[in-house]
Amino acid sequence: MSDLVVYGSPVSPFGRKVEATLIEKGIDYDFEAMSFIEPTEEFLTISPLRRIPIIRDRSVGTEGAQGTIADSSAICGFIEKKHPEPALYPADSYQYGRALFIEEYSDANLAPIAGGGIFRSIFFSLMQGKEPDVEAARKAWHEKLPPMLTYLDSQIEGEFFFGGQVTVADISVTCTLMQAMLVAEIDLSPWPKLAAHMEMMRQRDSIAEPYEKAEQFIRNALPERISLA
Ligand SMILES: N[C@@H](CCC(=O)N[C@@H](CS)C(=O)NCC(=O)O)C(=O)O
Repeated sequence: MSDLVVYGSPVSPFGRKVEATLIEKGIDYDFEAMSFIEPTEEFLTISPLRRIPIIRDRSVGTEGAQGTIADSSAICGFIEKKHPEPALYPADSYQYGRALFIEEYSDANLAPIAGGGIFRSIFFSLMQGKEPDVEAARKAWHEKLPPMLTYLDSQIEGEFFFGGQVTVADISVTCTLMQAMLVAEIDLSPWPKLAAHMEMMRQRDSIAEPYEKAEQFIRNALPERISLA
């Protein structure tokens, strides 16, 4: 049994961000499915914001809220302190602050559109036995995402957001954009640096392995990605 257990779902981009962080660092972890849709007593105890993912450090506590942390950004910061190598945050103080900002930009700005606007409009409708809300997804893709993608494209320095090092910023943006790619055809070619970044990141085991689990789940309900053209 590992010290660390992640509670959540591979379908959550925030859960995959936490898994990617652990995989990049080569840390063993356990995974336990937990849903916010049918909340258990345990979920209500360990997730004050009623969200997934949550992590538990069993060396701190094995029951109740003791040993648990909710929120992917808090979790990734905790993992970095517990297992500093390889570092997933820039050493330079300014770059460190910038990496936190890109992470927050992705979690708070991009996720509601790529996840809420595209993924949920299509997949949650299907799960409720309704037709996918393709119009809402199209609006998100054509009207809301482009300025965000233009901003992110402008922030990439070379291979990664910050020089030669994969950081939490690369992981967050990739996991979030890939949420839209689970259900829709997403063409990033108007943003060439972001497109190249995505291609490079999705080859990494840390991104590919959790995404593969999400993909298996989604393809059962939605065999083909939807065109938003
Ligand atoms: N800021 C949180 C966001 C987590 C989040 O929104 N998770 C979604 C699943 S992807 C959730 O649990 N949503 C609960 C709901 O919609 O009620 C984090 O970074 O962990």
